[in-house]
Amino acid sequence: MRYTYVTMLYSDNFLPGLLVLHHSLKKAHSKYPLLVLVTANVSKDIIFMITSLGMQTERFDFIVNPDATKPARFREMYSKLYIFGMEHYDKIVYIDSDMLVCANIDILFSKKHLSAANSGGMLPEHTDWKDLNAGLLVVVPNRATLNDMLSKIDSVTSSDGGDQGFLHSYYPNWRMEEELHLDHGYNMFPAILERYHELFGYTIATPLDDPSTERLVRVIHFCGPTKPWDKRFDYKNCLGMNRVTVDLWRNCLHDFLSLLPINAVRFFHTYGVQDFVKDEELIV
Ligand SMILES: [Mn+2]
Repeated sequence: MRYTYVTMLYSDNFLPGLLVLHHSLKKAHSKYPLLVLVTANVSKDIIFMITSLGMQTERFDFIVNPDATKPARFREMYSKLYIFGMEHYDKIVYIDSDMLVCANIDILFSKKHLSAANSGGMLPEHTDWKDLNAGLLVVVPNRATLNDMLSKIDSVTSSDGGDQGFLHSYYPNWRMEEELHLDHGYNMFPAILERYHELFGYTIATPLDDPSTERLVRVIHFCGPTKPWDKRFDYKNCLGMNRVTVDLWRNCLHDFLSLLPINAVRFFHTYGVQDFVKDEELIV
Protein backbone atom coordinates (compact mmCIF):
# COMPACT_ATOMS: atom_id res chain seq x y z
CA MET A 1 0.00 0.00 0.00
CA ARG A 2 1.25 3.49 -0.80
CA TYR A 3 1.01 5.39 2.48
CA THR A 4 2.53 8.74 3.36
CA TYR A 5 2.26 11.65 5.74
CA VAL A 6 1.60 14.89 3.88
CA THR A 7 2.04 18.50 4.86
CA MET A 8 2.15 21.79 2.95
CA LEU A 9 4.69 24.56 2.66
CA TYR A 10 3.16 27.68 1.12
CA SER A 11 6.25 29.83 1.58
CA ASP A 12 9.62 29.88 3.36
CA ASN A 13 7.93 31.41 6.46
CA PHE A 14 6.73 28.06 7.77
CA LEU A 15 10.12 26.37 7.41
CA PRO A 16 10.77 26.14 11.20
CA GLY A 17 7.39 24.48 11.65
CA LEU A 18 8.11 21.98 8.89
CA LEU A 19 11.54 21.08 10.31
CA VAL A 20 10.06 20.41 13.74
CA LEU A 21 7.16 18.39 12.34
CA HIS A 22 9.56 16.20 10.35
CA HIS A 23 12.01 15.77 13.22
CA SER A 24 9.21 14.92 15.66
CA LEU A 25 7.83 12.27 13.27
CA LYS A 26 11.30 10.74 13.02
CA LYS A 27 11.82 10.79 16.78
CA ALA A 28 8.48 8.98 17.15
CA HIS A 29 9.84 6.26 14.80
CA SER A 30 7.17 6.80 12.16
CA LYS A 31 7.31 4.09 9.52
CA TYR A 32 6.06 6.34 6.73
CA PRO A 33 7.77 9.23 4.94
CA LEU A 34 6.72 12.89 5.02
CA LEU A 35 5.74 14.35 1.66
CA VAL A 36 5.84 18.14 1.51
CA LEU A 37 3.57 19.88 -0.98
CA VAL A 38 5.38 23.01 -2.08
CA THR A 39 4.20 26.00 -4.06
CA ALA A 40 6.25 28.09 -6.49
CA ASN A 41 6.85 30.52 -3.58
CA VAL A 42 9.23 28.09 -1.84
CA SER A 43 12.91 28.66 -2.70
CA LYS A 44 14.76 26.04 -4.71
CA ASP A 45 17.48 25.99 -2.02
CA ILE A 46 14.96 24.99 0.58
CA ILE A 47 13.48 22.27 -1.60
CA PHE A 48 16.99 20.91 -2.12
CA MET A 49 17.72 21.05 1.62
CA ILE A 50 14.52 19.42 2.85
CA THR A 51 14.92 16.70 0.23
CA SER A 52 18.41 15.97 1.51
CA LEU A 53 16.92 15.65 5.02
CA GLY A 54 14.77 12.77 3.76
CA MET A 55 11.50 14.54 2.98
CA GLN A 56 9.82 14.08 -0.37
CA THR A 57 8.42 17.07 -2.22
CA GLU A 58 5.68 17.60 -4.77
CA ARG A 59 4.87 20.87 -6.54
CA PHE A 60 1.29 22.01 -6.49
CA ASP A 61 -0.58 25.19 -7.33
CA PHE A 62 -2.79 27.15 -4.97
CA ILE A 63 -6.48 26.48 -5.16
CA VAL A 64 -7.72 30.05 -5.06
CA ASN A 65 -10.49 31.19 -2.74
CA PRO A 66 -13.48 32.13 -4.91
CA ASP A 67 -14.37 35.02 -2.60
CA ALA A 68 -12.09 37.86 -3.73
CA THR A 69 -13.29 40.10 -0.89
CA LYS A 70 -11.50 37.93 1.70
CA PRO A 71 -8.26 39.23 3.24
CA ALA A 72 -4.97 38.06 1.73
CA ARG A 73 -4.29 35.40 4.34
CA PHE A 74 -7.49 33.60 3.36
CA ARG A 75 -6.73 33.63 -0.36
CA GLU A 76 -4.88 30.32 -0.36
CA MET A 77 -7.00 28.60 2.24
CA TYR A 78 -8.72 26.22 -0.17
CA SER A 79 -5.38 24.74 -1.28
CA LYS A 80 -5.56 21.91 1.23
CA LEU A 81 -8.32 20.37 -0.88
CA TYR A 82 -5.52 19.31 -3.27
CA ILE A 83 -4.79 16.30 -1.01
CA PHE A 84 -8.19 14.80 -1.81
CA GLY A 85 -7.07 14.21 -5.40
CA MET A 86 -3.65 12.65 -4.73
CA GLU A 87 -4.54 9.28 -6.22
CA HIS A 88 -0.91 8.24 -6.50
CA TYR A 89 -1.32 7.32 -2.81
CA ASP A 90 -3.75 4.80 -1.32
CA LYS A 91 -4.03 6.69 1.95
CA ILE A 92 -2.48 9.79 3.41
CA VAL A 93 -2.34 11.30 6.87
CA TYR A 94 -2.33 15.05 6.39
CA ILE A 95 -0.70 17.11 9.18
CA ASP A 96 -0.42 20.91 9.37
CA SER A 97 3.16 22.17 9.58
CA ASP A 98 2.30 23.93 12.86
CA MET A 99 1.99 20.57 14.61
CA LEU A 100 4.36 18.66 16.89
CA VAL A 101 4.16 14.87 17.08
CA CYS A 102 4.88 13.57 20.61
CA ALA A 103 4.46 9.82 20.08
CA ASN A 104 4.01 7.37 17.23
CA ILE A 105 0.76 7.93 15.30
CA ASP A 106 1.19 5.39 12.47
CA ILE A 107 -2.04 3.73 13.69
CA LEU A 108 -3.86 6.56 11.89
CA PHE A 109 -3.20 4.74 8.59
CA SER A 110 -5.70 2.10 9.73
CA LYS A 111 -8.44 4.72 10.10
CA LYS A 112 -11.17 5.52 7.59
CA HIS A 113 -11.34 8.35 5.07
CA LEU A 114 -12.05 11.70 6.75
CA SER A 115 -11.09 10.59 10.24
CA ALA A 116 -10.27 13.73 12.23
CA ALA A 117 -10.68 15.23 15.68
CA ASN A 118 -13.38 17.58 16.89
CA SER A 119 -10.69 19.43 18.86
CA GLY A 120 -12.10 21.36 21.81
CA GLY A 121 -15.57 19.87 21.46
CA MET A 122 -15.44 17.94 24.76
CA LEU A 123 -15.32 21.15 26.78
CA PRO A 124 -18.61 22.34 28.31
CA GLU A 125 -17.90 25.85 27.01
CA HIS A 126 -17.66 24.51 23.44
CA THR A 127 -20.69 22.22 23.18
CA ASP A 128 -21.52 24.01 19.92
CA TRP A 129 -18.24 22.71 18.39
CA LYS A 130 -19.34 19.62 16.51
CA ASP A 131 -17.25 19.59 13.35
CA LEU A 132 -13.77 18.45 12.41
CA ASN A 133 -10.53 20.34 12.78
CA ALA A 134 -8.71 20.13 9.45
CA GLY A 135 -5.21 20.30 10.98
CA LEU A 136 -4.96 16.52 10.92
CA LEU A 137 -6.94 14.45 8.43
CA VAL A 138 -6.92 10.86 7.23
CA VAL A 139 -7.68 10.92 3.50
CA VAL A 140 -8.20 8.19 0.90
CA PRO A 141 -7.54 10.27 -2.21
CA ASN A 142 -9.92 10.08 -5.13
CA ARG A 143 -9.67 12.38 -8.14
CA ALA A 144 -13.47 12.30 -8.60
CA THR A 145 -13.92 13.62 -5.04
CA LEU A 146 -11.57 16.55 -5.71
CA ASN A 147 -13.27 17.34 -9.03
CA ASP A 148 -16.64 17.32 -7.31
CA MET A 149 -15.31 19.62 -4.55
CA LEU A 150 -13.86 22.04 -7.10
CA SER A 151 -17.14 22.15 -9.02
CA LYS A 152 -18.93 23.14 -5.79
CA ILE A 153 -16.40 25.62 -4.42
CA ASP A 154 -18.61 28.57 -5.49
CA SER A 155 -21.87 27.11 -4.22
CA VAL A 156 -20.91 25.38 -0.94
CA THR A 157 -20.58 27.88 1.89
CA SER A 158 -17.52 28.06 4.14
CA SER A 159 -18.11 29.47 7.63
CA ASP A 160 -14.43 30.43 8.08
CA GLY A 161 -13.74 31.37 4.46
CA GLY A 162 -11.34 28.46 3.96
CA ASP A 163 -10.98 24.72 3.51
CA GLN A 164 -12.10 23.78 7.03
CA GLY A 165 -15.45 25.57 6.76
CA PHE A 166 -15.86 24.17 3.25
CA LEU A 167 -15.30 20.62 4.54
CA HIS A 168 -17.90 21.20 7.29
CA SER A 169 -20.49 22.08 4.65
CA TYR A 170 -19.34 19.46 2.13
CA TYR A 171 -19.49 16.65 4.74
CA PRO A 172 -22.50 17.76 6.85
CA ASN A 173 -22.96 14.26 8.34
CA TRP A 174 -19.43 14.05 9.77
CA ARG A 175 -20.63 15.15 13.20
CA MET A 176 -22.90 12.07 13.41
CA GLU A 177 -20.35 9.57 12.05
CA GLU A 178 -18.69 8.50 15.27
CA GLU A 179 -16.29 6.02 13.66
CA LEU A 180 -14.58 9.01 12.02
CA HIS A 181 -14.02 10.88 15.28
CA LEU A 182 -10.41 10.59 16.43
CA ASP A 183 -9.38 10.95 20.03
CA HIS A 184 -8.78 14.64 20.71
CA GLY A 185 -5.19 13.81 21.69
CA TYR A 186 -4.42 13.60 17.96
CA ASN A 187 -5.04 17.33 17.52
CA MET A 188 -4.69 19.28 20.77
CA PHE A 189 -4.48 23.08 20.95
CA PRO A 190 -2.09 24.40 23.64
CA ALA A 191 -4.78 26.86 24.81
CA ILE A 192 -7.21 24.10 25.80
CA LEU A 193 -4.75 21.50 27.08
CA GLU A 194 -5.00 22.71 30.67
CA ARG A 195 -8.78 22.25 30.62
CA TYR A 196 -8.49 18.81 29.00
CA HIS A 197 -6.05 17.85 31.74
CA GLU A 198 -8.28 19.09 34.58
CA LEU A 199 -11.53 17.68 33.27
CA PHE A 200 -10.49 14.49 31.46
CA GLY A 201 -6.97 13.67 32.65
CA TYR A 202 -5.17 14.24 29.34
CA THR A 203 -1.38 14.32 29.57
CA ILE A 204 1.29 14.85 26.93
CA ALA A 205 2.56 11.57 25.48
CA THR A 206 6.19 10.55 25.52
CA PRO A 207 7.74 7.92 23.24
CA LEU A 208 7.83 5.53 26.25
CA ASP A 209 4.05 5.51 26.73
CA ASP A 210 2.14 2.37 25.89
CA PRO A 211 0.60 3.07 22.46
CA SER A 212 -2.81 1.82 23.62
CA THR A 213 -3.00 4.27 26.54
CA GLU A 214 -5.97 6.61 26.32
CA ARG A 215 -6.16 10.33 26.94
CA LEU A 216 -2.66 11.01 25.76
CA VAL A 217 -1.81 14.07 23.70
CA ARG A 218 0.03 12.63 20.72
CA VAL A 219 -0.07 15.70 18.47
CA ILE A 220 0.03 19.34 19.60
CA HIS A 221 -1.46 21.84 17.17
CA PHE A 222 -0.09 25.39 17.41
CA CYS A 223 -3.14 26.86 15.73
CA GLY A 224 -3.73 30.58 15.85
CA PRO A 225 -2.01 33.54 14.29
CA THR A 226 1.33 33.57 16.20
CA LYS A 227 3.48 30.47 15.92
CA PRO A 228 6.22 29.39 18.35
CA TRP A 229 8.89 30.47 15.81
CA ASP A 230 7.48 33.96 15.17
CA LYS A 231 9.56 36.96 16.21
CA ARG A 232 6.43 38.50 17.76
CA PHE A 233 5.60 35.33 19.74
CA ASP A 234 5.17 36.46 23.36
CA TYR A 235 7.32 33.84 25.11
CA LYS A 236 7.63 35.77 28.40
CA ASN A 237 3.89 35.87 28.96
CA CYS A 238 3.37 32.35 27.72
CA LEU A 239 2.61 30.41 30.91
CA GLY A 240 1.34 27.09 32.24
CA MET A 241 0.65 24.33 29.73
CA ASN A 242 1.09 26.80 26.88
CA ARG A 243 4.69 27.29 27.98
CA VAL A 244 5.22 23.54 28.34
CA THR A 245 4.11 22.94 24.75
CA VAL A 246 6.22 25.77 23.34
CA ASP A 247 9.26 24.47 25.21
CA LEU A 248 8.66 21.01 23.76
CA TRP A 249 8.54 22.58 20.30
CA ARG A 250 11.70 24.65 20.87
CA ASN A 251 13.57 21.68 22.33
CA CYS A 252 12.66 19.61 19.30
CA LEU A 253 14.06 22.30 16.98
CA HIS A 254 17.18 22.54 19.14
CA ASP A 255 17.63 18.78 19.02
CA PHE A 256 17.28 18.83 15.21
CA LEU A 257 19.77 21.69 14.74
CA SER A 258 22.31 20.20 17.15
CA LEU A 259 22.53 17.10 14.94
CA LEU A 260 23.31 19.11 11.77
CA PRO A 261 26.70 20.12 10.38
CA ILE A 262 27.48 23.79 11.01
CA ASN A 263 27.07 24.85 7.37
CA ALA A 264 23.55 23.43 7.34
CA VAL A 265 22.74 25.29 10.59
CA ARG A 266 24.02 28.50 8.96
CA PHE A 267 21.91 27.82 5.88
CA PHE A 268 18.75 27.49 7.96
CA HIS A 269 19.72 30.54 9.98
CA THR A 270 19.71 32.66 6.80
CA TYR A 271 16.13 31.47 6.30
CA GLY A 272 15.09 32.64 9.77
CA VAL A 273 15.42 29.34 11.66
CA GLN A 274 16.61 30.32 15.10
CA ASP A 275 17.79 27.98 17.85
CA PHE A 276 15.81 29.47 20.73
CA VAL A 277 17.24 27.11 23.35
CA LYS A 278 20.84 27.89 22.44
CA ASP A 279 20.16 31.63 22.43
CA GLU A 280 18.65 31.37 25.91
CA GLU A 281 21.82 29.62 27.05
CA LEU A 282 23.91 32.43 25.58
CA ILE A 283 21.85 35.07 27.38
CA VAL A 284 22.40 33.26 30.72
MN1 LIG B 1 -2.67 24.68 11.78
